[in-house]
Amino acid sequence: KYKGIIFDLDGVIVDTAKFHYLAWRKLANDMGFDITLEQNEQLKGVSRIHSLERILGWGGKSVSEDKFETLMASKNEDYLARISGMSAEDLLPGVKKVLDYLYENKIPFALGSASKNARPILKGLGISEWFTAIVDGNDVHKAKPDPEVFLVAAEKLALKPEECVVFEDSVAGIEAANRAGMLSVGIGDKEVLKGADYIFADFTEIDLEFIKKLLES
Ligand code: B16
Ligand code: MG
Repeated sequence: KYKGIIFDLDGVIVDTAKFHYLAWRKLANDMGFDITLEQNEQLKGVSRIHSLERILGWGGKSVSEDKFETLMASKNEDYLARISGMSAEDLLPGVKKVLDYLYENKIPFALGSASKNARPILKGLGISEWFTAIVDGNDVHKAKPDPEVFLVAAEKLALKPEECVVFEDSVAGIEAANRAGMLSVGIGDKEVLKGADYIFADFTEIDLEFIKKLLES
């Protein structure tokens, strides 16, 4: 029986994924190369460090440790500037309805995000207090597709992994949820997220009956 839900943040609750892409793309362009939308799919759910390693690899660049740190810091500064001023209006369509339902029915839910910016983003959206637990890139050592972030979230919800459902928009995150032994629900493209147990284009496609059935089954 499923008893709790773990939400990814970027690309599931809020559309920050496009701002990550724009900020990484600017960094690449400044270094003389470009990254495609297809390559960006491989960055979703992936930690900041691993994202930069991959991007530099695609561009055939190698940099000193200091330069690597500087690049990460400036990407983050650029990203934060792009998402500043986020409010409840930036919740992705259909998400609020599901969170409201869970909260009213006292079904515990957690955040399981790779982002180190997750807490301020949730605060901006005005929904921090709704979460029973928040686990983000500051709390775990192994990045998705490692299941650590979701296993820690389950532990904080006091649930077994097999009692949890994960909503994810990234290939790495679906793999992490599957490896954690949880039910995986993909939010996004069917072709890209084919490893998920269920796939929806976005939350407007998910009706509350689907959620209720999961929690009853
Ligand atoms: P930050 P999620 C992930 O968040 C993003 O999908 C990924 O693109 C980003 O690189 C990663 O967080 C780290 O984010 O630079 O803010 O620490 O999808 O797991 O919520
Ligand atoms: Mg995501």
